[in-house]
Amino acid sequence: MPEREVPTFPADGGARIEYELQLYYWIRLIRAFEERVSHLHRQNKILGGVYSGAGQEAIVTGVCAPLREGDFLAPLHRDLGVFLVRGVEPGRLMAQLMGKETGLSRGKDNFLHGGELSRGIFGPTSMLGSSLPVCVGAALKFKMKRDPNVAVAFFGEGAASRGDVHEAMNFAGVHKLPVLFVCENNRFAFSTPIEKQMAVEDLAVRATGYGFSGYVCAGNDLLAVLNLTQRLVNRIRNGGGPELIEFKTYRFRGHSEHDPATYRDQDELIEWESRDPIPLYELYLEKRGHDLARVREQVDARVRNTIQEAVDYAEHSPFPEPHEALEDLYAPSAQTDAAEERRAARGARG
Ligand SMILES: Cc1ncc(C[n+]2csc(CCOP(=O)(O)OP(=O)(O)O)c2C)c(N)n1
Repeated sequence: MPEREVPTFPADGGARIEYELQLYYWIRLIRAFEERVSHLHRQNKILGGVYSGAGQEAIVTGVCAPLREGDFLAPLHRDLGVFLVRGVEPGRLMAQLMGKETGLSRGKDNFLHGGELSRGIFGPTSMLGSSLPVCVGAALKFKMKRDPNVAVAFFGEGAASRGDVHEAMNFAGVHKLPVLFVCENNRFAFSTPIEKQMAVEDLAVRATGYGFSGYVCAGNDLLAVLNLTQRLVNRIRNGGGPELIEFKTYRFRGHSEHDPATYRDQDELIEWESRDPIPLYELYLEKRGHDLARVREQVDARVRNTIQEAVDYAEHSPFPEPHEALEDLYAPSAQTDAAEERRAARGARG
């Protein structure tokens, strides 16, 4: 029985206004959170590299907003916003970035490999693209168990040149799996420009070769991202099989904090900065009748407080104790639990 089509925005006036403002909060929170992380990185308080997604916030916001509990996401290094939109506590996320005991991996890793399975977020590995087959595996499980869930795999156009990405899409196409492939094409893979990465104009055309559809979308336009994602996620949930969206975008900062990105053309950067997703969405809010000055003031204060609380929480959290390095290495299994119970029972009998 196909599910009802879910509209992009709630129909009721009050609920719609709330949703529009929630989207604004997320997009602003992601930008400000990452800016604060850059500052903290310069103060040597962040563990490992920092890969800013500034300029690309509309993609993570607009892709995650229509998803539900139970959906599965595989973000990559530039997708910190996925954690915030999926409701991971900002303090725990900040603690992860600082390698603290209260972080997602309890201080065992930096942001790059942190996941949060309770929110359906699979932690990336360093090998670009290797999380796509895992994400497709999650989609296979949804299909086998008839769960009405969707798996979402994020990747850059650079990662798309890896074999894993081809294998994941091919398998998903053959088995018509409930997966949305999200390519964030920001025109550079570190210093490699798009012309040296692919011989086609649009990566989206590759979907045809896997037996599903590929779409090109303006990645800095939150409404465009949201509308297309909502439409495709509905279709995927209703058993329509995989879809691919290629979002055209640009990263405003270097590949990471240590990269001044001097290989980029300044005119190109300025052009893309003038398509900043935040003012673009503010314009929409204004056209919808929101009092932008008031909304901005309120959201500024909320974002500032959330981030300060997150930093305070993380800074006051301890680093893990050395013996904790050997904990949580394997998932607890029923077999281990049973073995432990037997050992305990033997011990009790003497
Ligand atoms: C298989 C592999 N090759 C190279 C790297 C080094 N590396 C890390 S991020 C990156 C750029 C990736 O570009 P893209 O996939 O387009 O994502 P973006 O960084 O632009 O968001 C590279 C080359 C890696 N981690 N894994």
